[in-house]
Amino acid sequence: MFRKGSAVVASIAIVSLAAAVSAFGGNSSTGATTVAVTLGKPGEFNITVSKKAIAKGVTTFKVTNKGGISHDFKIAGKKTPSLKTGKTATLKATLKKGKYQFLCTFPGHAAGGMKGTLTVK
Ligand SMILES: [Cu+2]
Repeated sequence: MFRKGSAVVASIAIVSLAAAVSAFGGNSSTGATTVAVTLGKPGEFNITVSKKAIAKGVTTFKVTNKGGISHDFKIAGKKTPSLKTGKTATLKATLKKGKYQFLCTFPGHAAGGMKGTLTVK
């Protein structure tokens, strides 16, 4: 004895790609900004950013660890994975106007100097 059930489940996945960036308002530039971030150079507990002030909007951080030990990079609640020497990671964040502190979250690293401020206008 067997039961035959015919349940057809149609699963439709709708992927919506928002390619168009809507107007942010105001007159300032809202284009995508890329900031190069270097960890561990010139000193092991240094973070160097290519730009200290940027326009608001979508920002891509290209993070490279040039130090001798592992580091990471955190800004605006977002964080890269732990990066070993020579490794690179990309972090994307949509930033509003304001000042953002960035840092390395390894214990003692920020206290040792791995921190700084990025200004978003
Ligand atoms: Cu670090």
